[in-house]
Amino acid sequence: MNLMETLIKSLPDDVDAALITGDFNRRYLTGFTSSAGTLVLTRKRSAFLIDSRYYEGACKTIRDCDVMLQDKLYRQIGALLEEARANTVAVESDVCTVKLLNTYRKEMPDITFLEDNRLSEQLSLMRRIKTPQELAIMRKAQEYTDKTFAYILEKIRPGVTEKEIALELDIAGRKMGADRLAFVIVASGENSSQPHCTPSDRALREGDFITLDFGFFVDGYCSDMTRTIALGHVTDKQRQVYETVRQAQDAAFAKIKPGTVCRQVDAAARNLIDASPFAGTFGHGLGHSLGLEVHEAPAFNRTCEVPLEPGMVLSVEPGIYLAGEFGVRIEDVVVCTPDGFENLTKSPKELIIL
Ligand SMILES: [Mn+2]
Repeated sequence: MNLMETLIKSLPDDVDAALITGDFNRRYLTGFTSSAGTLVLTRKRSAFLIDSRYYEGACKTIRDCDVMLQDKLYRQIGALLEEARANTVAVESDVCTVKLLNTYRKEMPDITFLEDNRLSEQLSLMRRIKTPQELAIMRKAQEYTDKTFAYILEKIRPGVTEKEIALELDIAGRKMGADRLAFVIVASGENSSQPHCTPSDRALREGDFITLDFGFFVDGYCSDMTRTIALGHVTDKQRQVYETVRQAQDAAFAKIKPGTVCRQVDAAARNLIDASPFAGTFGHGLGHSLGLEVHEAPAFNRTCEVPLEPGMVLSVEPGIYLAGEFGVRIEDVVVCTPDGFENLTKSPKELIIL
């Protein structure tokens, strides 16, 4: 059974069909990357309606699904629904806009479009367990971040700006073979106390902590890693903060295995930081799932009740942020395995002082 059949079979019996327009969901189900297209899933047939820009590529790539050249879109969707005697149709509640839903209703007045349905939830449930093929791609994507990190260490010296380092990271990763940068944060000195600081013209100085948080897309899947390194020298306080973050990450790792509820992993890291002199300085969640998107479900945070299962891929990224001073974050990406986890991020975590 292919992913499209698995999805439609997982929906309640009163759902006759589903319309998929979300870029990442479409990519997940068809394996084909496009910025447009409607996937029409009925209980009899899967069809992908796509315009001429992508048609040839879609025909070459997509299996187990009829690829049809988009012409009069709503008439074509209507005909497919009629052919399958589908009256009740699910749309992605977290992707389909009110405007699109209103258009469906206007163009196909005999069909009931369900706003409240399990389609988005089922897609999320499927996407969170990575297949061996997906994991192979994600391992490769994570390798590019490791290699790029090793390379960028040679470029970090006083006087270079955050923006220049961000550009070097982008170029280096793509030269190594990554498709494109997913995102990049370079936060130095006092900027490093802002977890998602945008790279600026600030020049690096001796005594800075520099947080590098970046990822690349490879074959549609992304990587993500963070390291905080020092330039020239560090104070005792900087070293203490750094080691506390490392210990918090280790405390989280000790909990990661099938069955552990996500919020318990977050709590392990958070409790360690809150028992240190830096209590209350870890504001964000411990981590997030990733795959086709940089942020997916489930997440390591204070409230997530999802138990870990083999095949889930999440980041583990505790941090301590001292406003006006500096911050430290260390992030690895792990995959949950039957007996624990595998760390996909191999870069060293001992404090590096350049
Ligand atoms: Mn992350």
